[in-house]
Amino acid sequence: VLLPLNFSENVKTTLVIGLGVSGQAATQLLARQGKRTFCIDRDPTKHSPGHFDWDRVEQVIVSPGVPLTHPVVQEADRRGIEVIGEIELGSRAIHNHAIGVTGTNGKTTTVLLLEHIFNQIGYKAVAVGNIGRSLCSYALNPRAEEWLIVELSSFQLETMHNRWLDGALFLNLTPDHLERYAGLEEYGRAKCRIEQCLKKGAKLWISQQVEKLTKCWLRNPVRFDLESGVQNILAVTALCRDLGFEEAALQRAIQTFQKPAHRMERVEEWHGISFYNDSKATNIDSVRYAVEQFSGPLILLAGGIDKGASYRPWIEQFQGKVRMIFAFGQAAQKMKGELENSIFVQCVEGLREALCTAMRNARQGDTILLSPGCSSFDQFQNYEHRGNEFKRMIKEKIWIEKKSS
Ligand code: UMA
Repeated sequence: VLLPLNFSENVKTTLVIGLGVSGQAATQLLARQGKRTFCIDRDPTKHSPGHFDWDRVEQVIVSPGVPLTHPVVQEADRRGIEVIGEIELGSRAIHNHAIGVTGTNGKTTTVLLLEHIFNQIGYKAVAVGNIGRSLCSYALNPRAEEWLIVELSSFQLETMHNRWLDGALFLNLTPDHLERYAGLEEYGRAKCRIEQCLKKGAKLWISQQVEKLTKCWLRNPVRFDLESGVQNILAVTALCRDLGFEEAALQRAIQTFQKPAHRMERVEEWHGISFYNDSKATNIDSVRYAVEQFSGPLILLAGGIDKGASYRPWIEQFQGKVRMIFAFGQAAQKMKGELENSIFVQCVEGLREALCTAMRNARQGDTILLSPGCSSFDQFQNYEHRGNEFKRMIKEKIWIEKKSS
């Protein structure tokens, strides 16, 4: 059959903004669905060649790292064109059971713990979302019997509407991403959108801390920490009990869970000095949590890309524990400016210099802790890269010291 000459010109286009992990997966899924896409990226090597015609745009898929103030998103809004995120797109293409997990800290560990429990108990489960495996890439080859445990960032929740979650956890809420949000309220409200993504009758489990801060923004949440204990275990236990998991099997599964790397990971001990990698700590409150786990004395290595919140809460939280801070990367000067009246802070170029200076200053009984409190993208690909480099540098430094002694 011969198609009319102008056929292809009438084909609608989906704009994909940001061609990273999410954008690439979204583009693949759209191609599978027979859709034509045009990719917009500030990196010219990822941007599609040529131009697009607004009159043919039927939908915009925005990557989580792209703020909704992006001019293309604003123009789409003005024209009444639907703007959704990669998770929303993926969720419309699958029929799996799914559990959503959000919060400022502890999301990844909780998602992995849930994945482990489900698999141990006999359900098949897969961790997806902000954890690194995009939902659209899963949606290319879904298996109906698998439960999805979906880590959801506030960025992803901003563009989600579909009611597809069979349950959700909202662990905690402390200042983060203030480079994107006007304040804690705007950030918190983005996270609260998780409630609108629940299927009818499904529950949102929240902590007391979240309850206090989000009272009028949530409709019908349920508290998970009515007893005391470790927060993510309480959250996961409440959800699993509600799903009808047998208590003994649940407790057995929790006990066999292995904590993932880069979270309070013990790396080495050398001449009475301990080294810990907590590269996953990318905001100020996760550093507080890390410091709380030690009785001191600590030498803290912190820095990277500043995310807008003040470091001043550390002054009280670090008292009597943190002897000195070696601050690196873009955030170093701000950290020093805010803390130096109370804590010794020295700015250094990068992580290597921070480690070397810390080792020169360390005494027996000290712990050298990398808990950066910032994003890693100024000097590393991501937090895993930063943590792996840190571990490699420690081994290398100790090897050199051993050789020369
Ligand atoms: N880009 C633009 N304009 C912008 C911003 C970005 O063109 O204004 C382009 C970049 O040039 C790049 C692409 O967009 O080509 C990157 O897109 P992205 O920043 O949305 O990142 P992805 O690679 O798609 O990864 C995203 C999440 N990243 C962010 O939310 C920043 C990943 O979470 C997630 O694993 C992945 O989708 C799969 O779901 C990372 C993260 O840092 C781990 N998340 C934040 C956090 O945990 O604190 C929210």
